[in-house]
Amino acid sequence: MTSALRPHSRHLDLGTGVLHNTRLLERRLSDMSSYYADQKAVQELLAENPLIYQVYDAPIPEREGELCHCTTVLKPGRVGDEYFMTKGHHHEVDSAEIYYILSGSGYLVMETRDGQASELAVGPGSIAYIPPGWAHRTVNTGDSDMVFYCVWFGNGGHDYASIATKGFLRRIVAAGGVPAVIDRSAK
Ligand code: M6P
Ligand code: ZN
Repeated sequence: MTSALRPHSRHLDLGTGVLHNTRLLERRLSDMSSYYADQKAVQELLAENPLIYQVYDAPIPEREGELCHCTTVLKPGRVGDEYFMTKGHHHEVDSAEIYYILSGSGYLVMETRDGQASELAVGPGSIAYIPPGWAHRTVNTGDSDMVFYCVWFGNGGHDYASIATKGFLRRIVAAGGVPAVIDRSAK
């Protein structure tokens, strides 16, 4: 099967994470207010409605054989004691993904539908492998932008529904000023 695309390249600005000639998607607190545990803190912060992350998504056809890719710029900050994070998702078709962390530090929070969980500390130079069947979310526990480049299968798709309703099994929060991994139900 020949792609409709011609061979091409695009420029990644290593300093800012901007991937040129892509679609920019922005997520503010109002786009994901139910994802954070501390709803009182959400209500207080909604007045300023901070930018949580930006995705520079290369316009690749979402079909088998292609490789979708993007950069994400995840801002530093917290909602209550919970660090800024991406929504997180499963892939519609169980398939792997590679994350390459360019700058900043934090966690890749992952879990399977049958209850296995993993919290991977990552920083500049980390290349993380997300196996098929593991939902994934990124959490910025540092005080600067966390920038990472991702590659996934064109037919993988994004399934947000289960995470949107139940959340992940574990959350990453600041405890005494340092990141801690706690159970979803913990206060
Ligand atoms: C990574 C990739 C993208 C994803 C983005 C934001 O860059 O996994 O596919 O869109 O993070 O995460 P989410 O889609 O969960 O909001
Ligand atoms: Zn993914």
